Amino acid sequence: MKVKRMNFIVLTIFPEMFDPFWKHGIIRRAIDRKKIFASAINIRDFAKDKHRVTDDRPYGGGCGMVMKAEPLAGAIRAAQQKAPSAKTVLLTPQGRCFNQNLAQELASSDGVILACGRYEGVDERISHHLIDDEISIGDYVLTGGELGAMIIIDAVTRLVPGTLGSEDSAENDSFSTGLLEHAHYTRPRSFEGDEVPDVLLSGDHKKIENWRLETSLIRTFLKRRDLFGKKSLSPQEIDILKKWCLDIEKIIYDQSLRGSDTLSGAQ
Ligand code: 4HQ
Repeated sequence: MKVKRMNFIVLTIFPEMFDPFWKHGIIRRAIDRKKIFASAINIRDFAKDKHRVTDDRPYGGGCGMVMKAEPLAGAIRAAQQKAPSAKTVLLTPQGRCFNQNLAQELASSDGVILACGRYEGVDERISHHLIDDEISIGDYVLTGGELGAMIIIDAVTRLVPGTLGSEDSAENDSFSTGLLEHAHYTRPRSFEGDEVPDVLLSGDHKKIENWRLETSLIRTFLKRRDLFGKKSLSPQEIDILKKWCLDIEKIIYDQSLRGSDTLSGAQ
């Protein structure tokens, strides 16, 4: 059976920005292995006037320019004809915030058409008639949607089956386990006096797995406590946190005993 390729079509006035993006790493490999199909269409090719203008002054006045509706509409319709089952997305700060769940959702679709605006923004009527979904990559302002489109393509591609080698599977990713990843070490054993933890050299795989889960949990607690609110803990994870809890309680208890017969911790 022929497996369907994930189709990404980017609509932009700067298609050359994507040339280096297609050419490196896992994106390149996914294209070579026909796991994804990727192309960038120049919106300017759909401008009908002599100077191929894609922007114009805003109705109502004000500074900056607005991306004209007709050329972008022409580009969107052309892309939709090439990929009839793909979802058409506009990159905008007003969209749904991009995260791993949304990446998963897009990875299980047939394809994505990513419309990238420039200037102050895109004529509102594009969203009214031609866009299925608006996505934001975060609460900051970009000069154009292109980098956002690359981020989405990057995060979605690595979720397409067969794009990652077995060594770098997506199963242990931070946002699929709900925890931050454990620390990683490779050779040399000593780097500038900083040693690789002994447990990783022990060859005891059960112990190593447990240490990794433990460091994941503690890192998440220290750096991203908010993630616990979105995750249900396994019995093993709860046991590890309880052990830490008991260890901390013991320190406090021992201190309180010392405090009653010595002067404020002085030896
Ligand atoms: N844009 N997430 C494109 C963004 C943005 C974001 C501002 C979209 C400028 C022209 N896109 N316009 N954040 O900042 O996706």
